[in-house]
Amino acid sequence: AKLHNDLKFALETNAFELYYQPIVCLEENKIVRAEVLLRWKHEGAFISPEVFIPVAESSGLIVELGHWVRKEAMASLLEFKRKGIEIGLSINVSMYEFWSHALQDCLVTSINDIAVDLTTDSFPFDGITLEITESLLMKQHQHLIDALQKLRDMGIEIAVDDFGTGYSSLSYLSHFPVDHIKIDKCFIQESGSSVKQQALVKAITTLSHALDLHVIAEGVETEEELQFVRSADIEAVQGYYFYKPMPKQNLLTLLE
Ligand code: G
Ligand code: G
Ligand code: NA
Repeated sequence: AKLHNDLKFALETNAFELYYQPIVCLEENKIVRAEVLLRWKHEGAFISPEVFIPVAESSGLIVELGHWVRKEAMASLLEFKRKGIEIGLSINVSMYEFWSHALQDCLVTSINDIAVDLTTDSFPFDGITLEITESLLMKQHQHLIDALQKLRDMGIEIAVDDFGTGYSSLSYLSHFPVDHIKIDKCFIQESGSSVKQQALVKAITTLSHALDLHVIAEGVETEEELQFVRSADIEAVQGYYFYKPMPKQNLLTLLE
């Protein structure tokens, strides 16, 4: 309860900050996107979103928090574009925001409202990727599929995060309007010691490509892991080997 009140207060006082972790396209050796990661400095120390996002979800505050994240991230996207910097942003969406039909429309509305507030020109929606977790796809509701399709019709891309940790299969994926899958870092980290894990990652990648999905490897930290990822034909990498999450100013310096 205390954490919930602190979260509410943090929203009101703008105590959150966004960090950005570059995603590198291996073929072009270029930063193509950055994942937007929420940071909260609470009583002098950063608290992990893994701790406070579940609190925000169970209290319903996630809708407001999600809107705040999208507002900040979309403002940054516009700023980058106006500076002539070509980069997309990958924004996490809690599955709680997809749960009811009303909330799904609310997500489309949230994004549209922010765009209208930010600019009178057309907003570059094609610079946005929304990351949803695999577990969301467990419920194959038609209205979830419709909501994802609505977002894609706007030009927004959809990525399935933490792929491989849940129960969905690639055959499920063929029913969903998605563009990217992000292979969870546990697979990459175990690839060094397990030939079976390597085979699994390669199979996931091959099947994803057959379904026209782009593949991103998460959590690449070492040269060996990078070499493996290349050998598996994965096209993009997010990991400490290249970059850690950083404040916006650092990303700007990096890109300019
Ligand atoms: O960056 P870090 O390792 O602390 O992130 C931990 C988890 O929190 C990740 O799984 C990430 O997807 C999630 N997360 C980070 N930022 C956001 C956000 O803005 N919204 C939601 N829903 N989850 C986030
Ligand atoms: O679940 P999601 O994909 O959103 O997770 C993003 C989280 O993963 C971020 O909190 C980020 O800090 C973390 N992360 C990104 N790259 C690496 C990495 O190379 N190693 C480890 N251990 N964590 C990473
Ligand atoms: Na994510």
